[in-house]
Amino acid sequence: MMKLYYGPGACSFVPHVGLEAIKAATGEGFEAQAVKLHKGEQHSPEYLALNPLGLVPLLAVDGKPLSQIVAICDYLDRRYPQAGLLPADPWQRAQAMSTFAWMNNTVHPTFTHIFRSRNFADGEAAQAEIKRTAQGVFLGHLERIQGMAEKAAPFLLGGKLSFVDAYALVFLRWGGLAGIDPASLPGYKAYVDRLAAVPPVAAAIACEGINLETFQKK
Ligand SMILES: N[C@@H](CCC(=O)N[C@@H](CS)C(=O)NCC(=O)O)C(=O)O
Repeated sequence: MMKLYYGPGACSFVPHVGLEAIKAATGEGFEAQAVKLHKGEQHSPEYLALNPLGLVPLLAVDGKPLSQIVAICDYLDRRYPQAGLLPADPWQRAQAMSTFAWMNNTVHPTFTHIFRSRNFADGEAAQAEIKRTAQGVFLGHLERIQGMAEKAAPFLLGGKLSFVDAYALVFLRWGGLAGIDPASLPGYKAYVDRLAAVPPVAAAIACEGINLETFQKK
């Protein structure tokens, strides 16, 4: 039995989409357990017993915890290769992992500097500076993803939905929260709008109760 602990709209959306795709391809179900990050549920003793880092996602497999997006998704792909979430060919897989790793270790932490700038400096002025700098860096990352999205056929890795597509959707939503108007990235937005209608993606969106329109004009 697999149970995913996720925060609505958080990075845990990436394995969530994977689990929905596996369910569609194999019939293997999973339980989705929301963790209310804004209420600090990730710091509860029960949750910390599963993930001492106090972060989502966490995948419990027969009660045994596995953390870190890349590790969870690699496990899901190796266990359910028939879902085709990562390429089988070693070189193609390595290329996919290269993009996935960049998203996880570069794009994602850049957003963390915007959303949780207080984790990186004490004073308000320093936090504002970190946030401002990270917003520019994050926009650069989104522009790079837009370049990939404009070549998507129809997905970033070609014909099959992958974890990197789910990550790309998350980043555009987060961009809206960071004050980046998705209309300024039309190629990226068009790709995400298409992606949101793909059944496993639509199922994860519905389960998490999120919408794509996070940008608010000031
Ligand atoms: N490197 C981790 C990052 C996970 C992460 O940053 N999770 C965020 C949500 S996107 C979180 O749980 N934040 C809660 C907190 O910081 O208290 C992974 O790949 O799983």
